[in-house]
Amino acid sequence: STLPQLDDPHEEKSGLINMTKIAQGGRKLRKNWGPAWVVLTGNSLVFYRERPPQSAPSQGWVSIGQGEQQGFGGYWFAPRAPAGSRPESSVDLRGAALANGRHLSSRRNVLHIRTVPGHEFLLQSDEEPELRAWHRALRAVIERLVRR
Ligand code: I3S
Repeated sequence: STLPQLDDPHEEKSGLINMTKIAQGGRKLRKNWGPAWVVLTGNSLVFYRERPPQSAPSQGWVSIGQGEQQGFGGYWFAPRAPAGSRPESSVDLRGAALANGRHLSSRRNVLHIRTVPGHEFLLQSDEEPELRAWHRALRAVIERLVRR
């Protein structure tokens, strides 16, 4: 799915960071490092090719349909986003694992994320505090999801 899980869509952190996918559904992929605009929400990590224009939360929310099939009698809402800012991909962070990625790359400050369905990503920044901030924020979200 290209849409994040929508029951907890509030933004925890976002920013431009170097990223490569290294596995999809357990299958290894060839690295393709590049900058991505990454948004961490309450339960998903969402990747954009670039920063979506005017993505400020003040733009509000838009209904994207009813949730009855999922046993939820309400409506799903997604952040209102202008055309052309669809995410490239997103992953559910429930049960995801985080590790230092130093054994997977020659780059410095690399974080390795592996999701339950076996999608794996590396995040990298030349700025160590920036990578640490991502690590902390991701760890907090993943721990909170375990307790829910
Ligand atoms: O883990 P690898 O395969 O050594 O990763 C490097 C390669 O993907 C390389 O591209 P090709 O070998 O496909 O041409 C990339 O240019 C490197 O950046 C990859 O390694 P780093 O250490 O940068 O993650």
